Amino acid sequence: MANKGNFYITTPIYYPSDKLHIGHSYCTVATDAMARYKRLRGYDVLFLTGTDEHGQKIEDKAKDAGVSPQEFVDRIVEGERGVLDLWKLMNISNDRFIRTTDDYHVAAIQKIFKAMYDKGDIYKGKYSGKYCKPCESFWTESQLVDGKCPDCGREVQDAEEEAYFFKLSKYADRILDLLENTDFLEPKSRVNEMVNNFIKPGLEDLCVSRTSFTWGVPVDFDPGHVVYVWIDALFNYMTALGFQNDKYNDLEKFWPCDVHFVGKEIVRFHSIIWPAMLMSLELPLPKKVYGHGWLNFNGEKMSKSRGNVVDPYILAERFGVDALRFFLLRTFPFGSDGNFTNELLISTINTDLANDLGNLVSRTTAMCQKYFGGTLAEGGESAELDGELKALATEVITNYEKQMDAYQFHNALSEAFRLISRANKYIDETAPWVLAKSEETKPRLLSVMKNLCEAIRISAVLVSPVMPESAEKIFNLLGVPAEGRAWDSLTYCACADCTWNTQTGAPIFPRIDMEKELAALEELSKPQEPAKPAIETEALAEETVDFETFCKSDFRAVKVKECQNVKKSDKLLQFTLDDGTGVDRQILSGIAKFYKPEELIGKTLVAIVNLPPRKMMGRESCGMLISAVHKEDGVEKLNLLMVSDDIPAGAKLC
Ligand code: ME8
Repeated sequence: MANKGNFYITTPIYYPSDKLHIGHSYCTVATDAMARYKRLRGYDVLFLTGTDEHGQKIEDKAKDAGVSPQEFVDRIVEGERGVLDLWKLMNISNDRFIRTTDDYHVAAIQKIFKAMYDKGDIYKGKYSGKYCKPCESFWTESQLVDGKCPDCGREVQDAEEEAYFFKLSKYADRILDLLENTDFLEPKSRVNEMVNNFIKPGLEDLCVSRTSFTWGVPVDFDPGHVVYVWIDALFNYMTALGFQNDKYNDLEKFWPCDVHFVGKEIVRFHSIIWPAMLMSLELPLPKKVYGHGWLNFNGEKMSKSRGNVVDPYILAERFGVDALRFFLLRTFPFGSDGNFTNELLISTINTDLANDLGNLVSRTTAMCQKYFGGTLAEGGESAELDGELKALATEVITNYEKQMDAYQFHNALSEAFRLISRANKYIDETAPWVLAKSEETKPRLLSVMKNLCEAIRISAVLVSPVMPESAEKIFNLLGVPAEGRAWDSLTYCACADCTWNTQTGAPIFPRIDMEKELAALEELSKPQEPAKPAIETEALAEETVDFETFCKSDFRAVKVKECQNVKKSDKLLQFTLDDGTGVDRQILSGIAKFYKPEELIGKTLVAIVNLPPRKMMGRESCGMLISAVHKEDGVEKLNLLMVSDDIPAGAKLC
């Protein structure tokens, strides 16, 4: 197939602050379907996705989790059921994955920031305003809605800091022209939102550095400042091609980007701030930004903070990845919001996939088997009705292409399903079971089966960008060779020369029992009781010790003056203790696995002090510290016995 040219498409890069939910999958699935469609059409596609890993939100979350920000994001991106796992599960065919913590990106952002500074488009000033922490956005008083963040509706805080600013105001006229007089931003309704809410009230310069936290790209010429996370994030689209770095070399081939798919709440960043920065650097602008709607749940945006997230793993495991992908793109117009419900998901699968497409494939392959042993040889007898099916297929292909090129997935799929429904009706109209009764009507039966196979083949090519695995199953059942799966094969033909070798198989989309499934999903969505850890303590001693002997043990409160690791030992800590005698006591204890030396200094512990001294790693230990030991889920735990610091060193315990 002739190369149609290059096509560069991106998703937003995701914040790995929480696990992703089905709302996040929406945009990535749409981008994937578009990338697959363009590849099918013969384009050389670059599909980029990734993660946006800097900013205060991540720094705070990492702190709460007691890990470094890098460890925190690594876990969510690369860990089990993390971002990478989710895209694998959803069969996402991205060609590249960028993490904004990648070294090449960080270095490139520093150069980009410096270039805008050198140009005079970034300058130093003082910022005082309102800050929305979850959105990492600064707002002026006039931009707030009811005193709250205009993006997410949450409380904002007063904030003031020395900061760098980008001269956004300088580009206001050019941005207005771009939005109003070109097709840069779609759908058109988003243009009005941008112009009326942000540009007409006056574009103010944008605060583009922070000093209140450190988890970001450092401004290399002014330590203490980190680059505003949105500058860092937006330029991912270019650094991932090799802009200001040597890691990649695809700028010439793929920039300007053909389309950025983004959620509606981040259209402002992509259609105002992003082109303004590119104008500042005199770089070509992306050809299009498409702002899609939200997947809502009970009328509200699905989000982790609202506690209404739907787990894509559960849905994909229960219904299959293709069914889920299909549901997302078939049900909701891409530019509008959609309300996700389990009922809607199940009824879409049952109606479109099990009843219409699945049934058409099962019935057709079963009849090919029954009447022709799976081999449709040359020959046949066509009728007028076949022409009607062919005409519809031809119309559907043209409409499908138009709709896909306009990013209208739901309409494109609805075109494919017009053909599928028509083919199902064709079965009822031709009644193959009647034709099979007589040898005389066998040639007609042969043509009917060929028409059905052809209609299914064409439908499978059309749904393949959205349901790649199912399309492949269908092609295999029909014995379609590679060239029959390609876009160029989309010319309907069921003539006497055509032959088919079909097979039968298990239903591709089994019907789902709505009631049972809803009950099962309800059960799964109940908060699970966290499993209680299995605690093991040592059995009580059977042997007794007489009272007099016990009383000889001398337990004392001791204060830790110094504590350090013992060289070449990963077990021992060496304590210098005040035992109230005025002479320091040294005790070695095998607890390095459980405590860091610095956390014990100053603590009041309990030691038995009249044990004979013994040598450990060549050092003398005079006594033993008392601790409580047990196992949790098979893991050894140890807690030193600590008493109130009011208890003086040397106090006897009895
Ligand atoms: O915005 N329905 O990251 P993010 C539809 N890091 N789309 C949804 C959704 C829902 N319920 N919830 C989230 C960011 N999304 C930035 C992007 S790009 C240079 C930086 C979409 O993880 C959301 O609209 O918060 C956005 O497009 C994407 O998921 C990533 O959101």
